[in-house]
Amino acid sequence: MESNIVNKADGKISSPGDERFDAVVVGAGFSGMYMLHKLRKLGLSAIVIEAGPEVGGVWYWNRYPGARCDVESIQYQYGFSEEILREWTWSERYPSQAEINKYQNYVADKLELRRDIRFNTRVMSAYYDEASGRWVIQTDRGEKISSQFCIMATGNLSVPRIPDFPGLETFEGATYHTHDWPSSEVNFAGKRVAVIGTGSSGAQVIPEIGAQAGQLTVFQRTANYCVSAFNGPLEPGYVKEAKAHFFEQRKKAAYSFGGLATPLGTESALELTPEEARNRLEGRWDRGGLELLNTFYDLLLDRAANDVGAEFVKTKMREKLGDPELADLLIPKDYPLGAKRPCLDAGYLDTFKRPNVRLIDVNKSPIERVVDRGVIAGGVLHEFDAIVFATGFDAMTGALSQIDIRGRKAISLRDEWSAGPRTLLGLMVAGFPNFFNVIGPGSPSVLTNNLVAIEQHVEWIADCIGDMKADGISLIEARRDAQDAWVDHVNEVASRTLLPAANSWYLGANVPGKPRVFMPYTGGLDVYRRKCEQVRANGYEGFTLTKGVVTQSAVLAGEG
Ligand code: NA7
Repeated sequence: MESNIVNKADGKISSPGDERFDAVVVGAGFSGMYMLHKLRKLGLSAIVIEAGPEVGGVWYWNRYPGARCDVESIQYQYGFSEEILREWTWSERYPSQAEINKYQNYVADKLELRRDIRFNTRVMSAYYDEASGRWVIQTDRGEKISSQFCIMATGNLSVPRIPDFPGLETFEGATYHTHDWPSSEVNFAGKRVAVIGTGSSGAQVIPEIGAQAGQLTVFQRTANYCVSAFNGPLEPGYVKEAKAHFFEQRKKAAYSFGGLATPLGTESALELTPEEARNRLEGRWDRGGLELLNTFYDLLLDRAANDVGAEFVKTKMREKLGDPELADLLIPKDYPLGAKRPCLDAGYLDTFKRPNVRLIDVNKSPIERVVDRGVIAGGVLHEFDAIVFATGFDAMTGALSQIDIRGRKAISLRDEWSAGPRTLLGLMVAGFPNFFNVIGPGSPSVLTNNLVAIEQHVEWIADCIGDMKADGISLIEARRDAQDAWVDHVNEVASRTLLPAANSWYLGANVPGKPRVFMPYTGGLDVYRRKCEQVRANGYEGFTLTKGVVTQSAVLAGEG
């Protein structure tokens, strides 16, 4: 929907907002919830606009059977409140979607967030009005809200993608996307079910459906590295210890490469004997989880070092699968370990040993079209009662590109980012004053424990707004030269890693026509955090600050 207010090229808005706030936050997931809390602490009037009916963001929508976080619950929680830490106790090592969403609801109750969240409301446009120096935000309910700050907390994995298979609309059975799962139970008993996609969501939903369906057919485009999970209930003694040491561990995580308390290894895979390297990997494997990727500091820097880790995981997968034909299909062949996010194997590989489950490699048998009774792949009709799309997201930029966002001179963010996202520190975009983005492209975001990255961003934004208030500054804006330098740096650092070597959603490769740019910052959360601290300490170096009441003529005259 296009907005009915006009942001003209002279930057004047034809119809100012009906309601006024200091800040509008878009999205009530982990980012938006904490942002609201921090804005209130600053004494600002703030409102959160949320499309869903409840808090949670991705953890509200991603409620398919088996949905679970691949970061340990002890680390995947807020770290800003002793009270919340004390009162909440996780039940499993890796938290399920249901438990995470319960936690989010508990936090929303505790901090009384809901009274400032407008649910079931979607932001359609956000226009910057140069005359007033304010944003005008319009929703699908016809609200027009004026605010000094506009903060996007819209998440990186919030716009699900269903590939454009010809004939999809003719399918007579049920269709589901893992990200948009019905809240009532879906019964697959006795049904013929297709799952398309074998990323993290596919790897979690496949065991659940395989155990229930009459027949499950999995369509795989890229095989996934699978590492051990060792999920299980948390012992009370362990929880007590973890809580007692939480803040010291969190500090380590905050200044670590990936936002995790276990640091990145300091050894090169290539300096060790094969036996030593294997022992190190075995140690991490036995603990379970994605920290296996942290075994050697050069695992994502050097292909030969990566091969050591990749061969280790492949051997583990081969042993588990037994059957060489299955192993040939399910073991990745052509991309480095970690260049796509590996899945934690909790019954995924074993599912393919079930007699009611079969695997189709779409590289050999491409999906040609969907018909009323099923899917035609490699010239063969496969009949289904239901198709589950575990086909991922228009990641990182999808949510922002759905909103008509216009900055100075009515420039559209979609146009600014047509060749890939451009930001200063992932936090702001030149030409879009007082417009912040939480854990978006250009920041470490999805390459880290997101909760730690979210807290770092929310706290930086809150500190920035607090500093502005204290110094009588009304506008902050990224300088274009500083933004260009940051984008060059992000690209340069990414090119020194193996991360761009796979067709991943980090690169936009899963969306036909999307520019191929490695979107997250690969330099590490520790380096990035220090850079953000330094920028603040140096009076927001790289940003332009404008003092006093903003008027169009003052801005155009470069005052401030
Ligand atoms: P992902 O990781 O993007 O996985 C999507 C899967 O769907 C992946 O296997 C894709 O293959 C597959 N896919 C996408 N389009 C097609 C088509 N057209 N045909 C066949 N297969 C297709 O999304 P998830 O929801 O699993 O996980 C997202 C993140 O959530 C994950 O990284 C964790 O951080 C948590 P491809 O690999 O593109 O060849």
